[in-house]
Amino acid sequence: MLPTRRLAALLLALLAASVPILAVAPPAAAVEQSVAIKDFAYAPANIQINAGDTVTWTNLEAIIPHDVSTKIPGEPEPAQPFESPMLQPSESVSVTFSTPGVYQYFCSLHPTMLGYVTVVG
Ligand SMILES: [Cu+2]
Repeated sequence: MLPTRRLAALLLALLAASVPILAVAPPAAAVEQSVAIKDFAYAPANIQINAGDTVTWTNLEAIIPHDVSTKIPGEPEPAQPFESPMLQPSESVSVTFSTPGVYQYFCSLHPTMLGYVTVVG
């Protein structure tokens, strides 16, 4: 005869095996990605994210301010335009992208600084 505890464990195992497992995949967790602004460049300059993810830009220069803006003269506005305040050294700005598309952005003070965020649905 089985000891009571072993019997209980066996019954629990049988019960667990007979219960259908309802595995529901959780939605993909939103991710935060970082882009450094350093040496007059965005690094990485190209990132790909999923809709719902957030990108945080941080100015890592010693003394140079920069911003992050999709309002590029002569370029069409993306689905979700944005324009950060001027970021002083060590300041950050975060944007959560809900709309898929390719977002080209630049620094309005240094228009040769370009970056791209590709948002996939
Ligand atoms: Cu700049």
